[in-house]
Amino acid sequence: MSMHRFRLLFTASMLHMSFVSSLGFSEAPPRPVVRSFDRSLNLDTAPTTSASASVGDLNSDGFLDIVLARGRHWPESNRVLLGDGAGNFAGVALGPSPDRTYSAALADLNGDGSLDVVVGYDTGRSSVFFNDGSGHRFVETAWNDGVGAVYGLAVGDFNGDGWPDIVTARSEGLNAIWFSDPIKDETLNASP
Ligand SMILES: [Ca+2]
Ligand SMILES: [Ca+2]
Ligand SMILES: [Ca+2]
Repeated sequence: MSMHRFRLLFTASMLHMSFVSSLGFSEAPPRPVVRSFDRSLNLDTAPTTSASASVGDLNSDGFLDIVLARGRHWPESNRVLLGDGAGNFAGVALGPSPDRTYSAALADLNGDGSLDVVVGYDTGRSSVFFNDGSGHRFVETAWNDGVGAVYGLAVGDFNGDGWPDIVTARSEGLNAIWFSDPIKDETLNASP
């Protein structure tokens, strides 16, 4: 091949790559449109009245953990399942007593680097469980006005102050954003 023809081919190839790149295409094989989800791993030994599942790394060991919100209209203990990355989970109760939980989300609400758990109840004020980083020891505080049932919730910083806020989807109560503020009872921030 002559040097002139080589330069032409090289230039054409570079133009093709540049054109494909400019269109946002990649040379990688196409990903499948659908996949199946028929295999399963049971997390319980008996059915429970559960309402939602949330996923995150609560103890910062690099393995995903699960929070199962349970109860709905009847008191039941929420469960934290700490995973070992091999399909095994160690379960601990979230909170000191059963409650009527409908919804839950995981987010770092106090900026200490550990995911906390916010839950929404069927009745009464709901709770935030601040995680000490272990994934199984929490400090509980109440949030919202206790009106209606918090059937759904999500976390995001809606006023841009750097502190995550909570948005609710409620029944028999107005949907609302609940903004993060310093807590009035500073004894809860005392070192253990
Ligand atoms: Ca973990
Ligand atoms: Ca935290
Ligand atoms: Ca905020």
